[in-house]
Amino acid sequence: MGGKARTVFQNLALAAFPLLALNAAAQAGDQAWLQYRPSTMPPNIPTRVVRLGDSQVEKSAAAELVRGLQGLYGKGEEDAKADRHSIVLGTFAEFHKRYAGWKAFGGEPEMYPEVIWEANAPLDRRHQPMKNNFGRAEDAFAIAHDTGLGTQTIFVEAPTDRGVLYGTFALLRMLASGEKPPQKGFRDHPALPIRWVDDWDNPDGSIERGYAGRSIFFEGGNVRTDLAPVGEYARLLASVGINGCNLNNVNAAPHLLDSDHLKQLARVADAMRPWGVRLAMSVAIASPQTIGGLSTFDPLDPDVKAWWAAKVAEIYTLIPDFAGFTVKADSEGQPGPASYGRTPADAANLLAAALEKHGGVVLYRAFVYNHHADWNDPKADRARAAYDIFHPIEGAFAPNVIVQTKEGPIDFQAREPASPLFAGLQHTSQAMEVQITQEYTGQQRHLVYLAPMWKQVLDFDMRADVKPSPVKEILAGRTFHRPLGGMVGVSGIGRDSWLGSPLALANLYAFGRLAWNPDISPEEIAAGWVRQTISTDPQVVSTVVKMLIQSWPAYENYTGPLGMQTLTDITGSHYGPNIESSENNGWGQWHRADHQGVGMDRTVATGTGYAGQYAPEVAKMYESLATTPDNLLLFFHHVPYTYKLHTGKTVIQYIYDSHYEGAAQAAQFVKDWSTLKGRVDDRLYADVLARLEYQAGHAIVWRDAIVQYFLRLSGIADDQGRAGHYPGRLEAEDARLTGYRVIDITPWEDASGGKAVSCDKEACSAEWIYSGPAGRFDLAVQYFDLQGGTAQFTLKVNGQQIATWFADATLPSKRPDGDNSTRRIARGIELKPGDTLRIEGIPDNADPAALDYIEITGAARSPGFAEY
Ligand code: GCV
Repeated sequence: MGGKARTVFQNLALAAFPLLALNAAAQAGDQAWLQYRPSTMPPNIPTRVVRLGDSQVEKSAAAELVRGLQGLYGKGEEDAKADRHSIVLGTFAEFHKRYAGWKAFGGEPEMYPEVIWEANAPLDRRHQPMKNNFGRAEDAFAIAHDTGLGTQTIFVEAPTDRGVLYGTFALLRMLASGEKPPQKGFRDHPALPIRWVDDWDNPDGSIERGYAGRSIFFEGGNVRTDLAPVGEYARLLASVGINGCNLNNVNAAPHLLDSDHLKQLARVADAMRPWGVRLAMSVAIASPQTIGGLSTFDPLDPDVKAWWAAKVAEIYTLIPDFAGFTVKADSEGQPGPASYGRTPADAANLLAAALEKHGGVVLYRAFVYNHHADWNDPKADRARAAYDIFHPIEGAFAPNVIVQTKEGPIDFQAREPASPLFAGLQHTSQAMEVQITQEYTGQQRHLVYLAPMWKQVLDFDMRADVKPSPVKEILAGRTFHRPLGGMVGVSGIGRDSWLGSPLALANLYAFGRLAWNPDISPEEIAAGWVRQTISTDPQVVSTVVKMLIQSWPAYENYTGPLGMQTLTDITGSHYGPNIESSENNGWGQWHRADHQGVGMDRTVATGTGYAGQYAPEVAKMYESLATTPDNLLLFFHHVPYTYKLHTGKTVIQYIYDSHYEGAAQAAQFVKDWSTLKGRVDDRLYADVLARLEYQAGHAIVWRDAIVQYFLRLSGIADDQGRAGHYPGRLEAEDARLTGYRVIDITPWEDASGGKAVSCDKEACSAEWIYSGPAGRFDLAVQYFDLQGGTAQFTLKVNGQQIATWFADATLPSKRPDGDNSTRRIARGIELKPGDTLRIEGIPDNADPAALDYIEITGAARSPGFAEY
């Protein structure tokens, strides 16, 4: 806070800011959805818990159930002796042992076809778990009301203790959502065997693309002493069925493989094991050379093979249930097999061979591309890379290799088509990688519920072999009969209330639920999350679900519609608007906007040929302008701004309209949330409100940047007359300035009119004379909240202080631009013609109290302001 005393806001209507982490207490699952708030007990719910087994996982299940029952209904206890009127948890084998003549589901024969349960058969004829222990059957469960023991006895039964845990959480989920478990019982199993989170944590405690503080795993080069949050994280993961956690950055620090660090990692595995979450780690393929002292890391070299075999054996002595490795190679500067002319399959199989006998798997990332592509080459296309590299070696991967492919062909943009590789690997198990951490989708400062985006890709029919083949079926191994497969979510969990923002946690929850069952609708997932996390009050549920569901379309609208991708700062923060940063460089996130038109031609006929990587029916759809959906038009085609969409609207008008619509949607979120005052926890209310107000302001920054950029580039006016016209806006560069000097903002579109003012004196001011009509108005102050200092701003009308605040938010970028352009609104201010409006700025260290404009909204939307 720059050591300054804080001045109390004089205008209480000003939004509370910055975005504070509310939870000073120890980090726990209760701060997410495992809250078990007091609730009315449905009839016939027993509160005694009987645990039939003694494994750590079953102990966790029983303890969680007791905790849940106590929280929900004020009573719950473990009672080993009880039978009737209790909830009995156990594996099939344990049920058999305890109850003579016991039959799973009361002997009901019907089973899921994929799940080979022979629970009612003699023990020696029962299904043996897969060697790698990743399977759907292993994680299945059933919840039965046992009539033999009395109607108030509930059995949670499963082939393994992990299944018991998942069944327990499913039961609790129902109870905490205010639902009664169906009297006839129910059973469930995961669709996808691999349900992992990837944490991109670095040994120094930082997190790549993390927006929630520092690592829960590491600090100062080592695993942290306090691993309590790791246990709580595993609890959260288990509650939605996640069974693996890859704890370190895929840009892997090789020294994590040294003996000392492996011992430390064993502590992390110990912390997660009680929750059935297996530890995995990212490894650098060059490790045999960088830390092993070998002269090579050639995957076909016998010494390299021996090195990995020994290293893996060492890992398994410390972590017997180690899940496996994740590999990023030949990508963004990471070394890989290409250095030796070897393929990804050579590298993956090298590790797979070492892991196989221990039951481990390799998740080899298909995110392999050249980030020095030639922008001047119309055929160059980063989107092609994964398919071009992996499809030709299809079938060459060992059975315990899973190729991990990002959902789209570029990199977690606001919208992308499903990666064509999903249909391009028919003999290899596949996992889809998605981002829970909102790198390109607002970095948790913007509300963006990602389940609808993921669901759309999961449901997308790849039409492989001219047959129905939705991505979710491919991942489940059903389409191509693969034993493994799944979903991996890049999590970004940190020490700041898990994901920093309370509503962002819906994404972690939704990821787990979709990985378990990709058929659940995003709405249903959202509703369950709200009921468990915020309230079961129907008004709260419907309001928050509506906001969540509208949030991705809103974000897409004001950042990158029509498949242009997120038009953000590609070479830097990946946060605020910076349209040209994607162009003219080797990173390949191009949209090729020029004076005439916009979009990447990825057709086979005239473009990069990317569309041809899809199966014929899909390729045909994307090849043609007529059949490409509007929301991906500019991903596949370069068209003039005057090109008409299927709706009849021109591309340029859609760009204008969608940005205004998106910003209006973001403003509506504030209003929607405001209706919940008094219906949700007060602190949560204030925290979320501040975040949504910030988002609404930043959506305007996005809107104006993109709209004014395309207005200038295309020279085509907005038929609604909004683009480039900002009545009520008083530019700082037009004010009477004392101390402030006018600066150019880079990129120009990030400031209104491309200019702002910056203070390099002790204090500066900007003054305008108001000449609009008299009345009450909202005054929005648009300023730049830079890192490296805490500038102070004061708003005065006729010398009277209206508000004063510190620019102390943590936003990217050290110079004034769209990353840190921030809006603060003073509401209901009385103005009359001739009033003096004044902003005083006091810089602090590297923050020069830069100012873009003030905007007067309300009745004064007509022009007529006198400016100095
Ligand atoms: C871990 C994007 C991100 C990088 C990330 C990379 C990847 O490029 O910006 O931070 O690196 O994807 O997925 O490997």
